[in-house]
Amino acid sequence: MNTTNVLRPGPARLGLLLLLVASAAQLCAAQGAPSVSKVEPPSWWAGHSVNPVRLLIRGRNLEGARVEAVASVAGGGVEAGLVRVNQRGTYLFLDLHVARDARPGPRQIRIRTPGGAADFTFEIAIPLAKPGRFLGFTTDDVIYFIMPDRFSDGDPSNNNPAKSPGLYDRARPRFYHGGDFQGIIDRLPYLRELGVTAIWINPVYDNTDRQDEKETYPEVEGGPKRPTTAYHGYGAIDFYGVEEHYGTMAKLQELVYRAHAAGIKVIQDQIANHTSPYHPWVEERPTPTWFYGTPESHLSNNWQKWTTMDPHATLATRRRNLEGWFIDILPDLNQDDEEVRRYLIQNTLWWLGAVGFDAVRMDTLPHVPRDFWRDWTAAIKAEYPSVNVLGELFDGDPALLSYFQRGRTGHDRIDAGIDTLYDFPTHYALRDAFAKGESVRKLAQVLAHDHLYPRPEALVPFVGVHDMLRFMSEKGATVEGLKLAQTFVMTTRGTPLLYYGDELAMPGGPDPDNRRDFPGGFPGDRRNAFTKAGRTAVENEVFDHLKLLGQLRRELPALRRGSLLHVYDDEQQTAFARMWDTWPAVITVFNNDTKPATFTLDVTETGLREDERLTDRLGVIKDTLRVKDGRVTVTLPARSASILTAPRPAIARRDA
Ligand SMILES: [Ca+2]
Ligand SMILES: [Ca+2]
Ligand SMILES: [Ca+2]
Repeated sequence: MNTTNVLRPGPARLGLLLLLVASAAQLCAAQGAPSVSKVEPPSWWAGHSVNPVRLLIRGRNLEGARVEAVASVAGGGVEAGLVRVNQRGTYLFLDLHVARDARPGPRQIRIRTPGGAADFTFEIAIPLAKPGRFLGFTTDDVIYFIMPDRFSDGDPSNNNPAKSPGLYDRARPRFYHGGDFQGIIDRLPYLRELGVTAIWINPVYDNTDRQDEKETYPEVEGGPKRPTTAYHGYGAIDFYGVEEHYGTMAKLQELVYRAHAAGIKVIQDQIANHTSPYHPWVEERPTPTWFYGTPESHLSNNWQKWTTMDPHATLATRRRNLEGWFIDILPDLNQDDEEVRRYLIQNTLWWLGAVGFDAVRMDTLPHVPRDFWRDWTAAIKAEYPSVNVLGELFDGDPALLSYFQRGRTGHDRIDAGIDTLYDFPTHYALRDAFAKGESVRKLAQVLAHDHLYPRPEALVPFVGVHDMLRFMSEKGATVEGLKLAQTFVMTTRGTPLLYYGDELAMPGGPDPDNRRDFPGGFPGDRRNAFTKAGRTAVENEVFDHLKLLGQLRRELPALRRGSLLHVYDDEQQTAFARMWDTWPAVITVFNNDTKPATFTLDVTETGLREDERLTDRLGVIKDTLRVKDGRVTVTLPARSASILTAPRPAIARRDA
């Protein structure tokens, strides 16, 4: 590494010109002309909490580079600072100080080396207005998770891009199927009808442009291993690019703009742990320590997530968890390298600022050093205080999940600052209870661990995501069981997350079968399940059930914000009340048994008054129930649930 140096003022010709003298130590007489092929980030903002911004510039023959001039038609306000060039002259790190009053517009930056000069353009962008953006999601929201490639193909012209031809084949489960941003835009009314208020979409980075011959799988059981594609979005080759199969940056910005106009927030999926094995960094590292290891020599990930907090783990075991390459293939970014750390933090802030996302979903939390998460989350909050982070820690142990939540300092003295996590513990319990028919008591037992979390109410319960078989393909699963599971996630504490297709009771085995195309989203589909007429009777039953649950969440703030009290607990029956402010308690009652059940809830601690009349908003119990001696007796058919509440809010009655 070649660190520098002296900043001295240059002649002011086109705006502010600066000369920066780099170390001459590595200047080479026979050096070829420099060139610049990539500037990351391509733009930044005046008045940003990160200043200077550090540019990572890819090129050739950059040895001995100095910034000769920063020129602008719009005026100055940009000064070059630190310059470092890597040993092979292929990457240059450059600090740009952006004055608070720097006017938006392009800046022409000239780099000079002994071999010549190269220019590139850097944009001082106009910041997006903060109102209506960067909102974060809350328990008032219902999140819907979309795999863009599998949801809706709104623009067939991008299915076989010139940049990455031959990756589109709807007959192959690990190839692109054509879904895109336009398809999501087209389906916003559908999402609104379902009651969705936030969407999480898989990473939009520019992904691998070729068939992946490193990560191969059989396409039929027992068949030969075949190449795959990064249709899922988790194989970035450019963290500042947009995947061309999904659309353009402008189309992504339009998607977020239109979603916001429809009252739907957008959560960006990000990855800080690894890249595509085809990322240019793998061949040419910006720093020698850019990755943990090299393609030839690296650790293999042991998936031992718990070693993060295991006082008995060896250092070697912990390192394999943090530094090991996933499936021995995905290059593992080294967040202990200061340049990598800065790059990743700026990258997150750039996407938020350039597109106006409301929140971030972050991949693979436990495989990245926790002090990185601390710094990364702090940087997000410094610029966007309301933007929150949904972290993926794929584990059913509340002790491990809670260890990462904001407000909890671990034995490593680090608060990772992650606002909320996927509620895998309730996920596993609800699959066991409502699909496999095991005891429903498991749910209450899992929730008994909520004391471990600084904010259990911020968790994100879900029935399924793209990494496990769908509910309907679990052994023993029924539509009744699916509806029970959906009733649970829509009425327990937290912000519920729905996986596209689960509203249709879509089946699906393990990845990639759990990522089937949404019927009606693709040219030539025989039916259109985005419409009532295009759905089967069963699909409409489940869709209508979820829609009703969404309506009840909107109507009853207790379901969104209330505290939670278990009011009944038995092997196959359970009930909990949600209580908030002056609203009457809302009680969700489950009978998970295969036969009807009559049981009595004790509601004395729910605030419901004697003789209060309760109705079942799911319509399973037809009669009005009454609170008698602090108790309510319910009779539920097999595999059914009720949502009981007083007919009108108490406050409304008082006012009336
Ligand atoms: Ca398309
Ligand atoms: Ca691509
Ligand atoms: Ca890692």
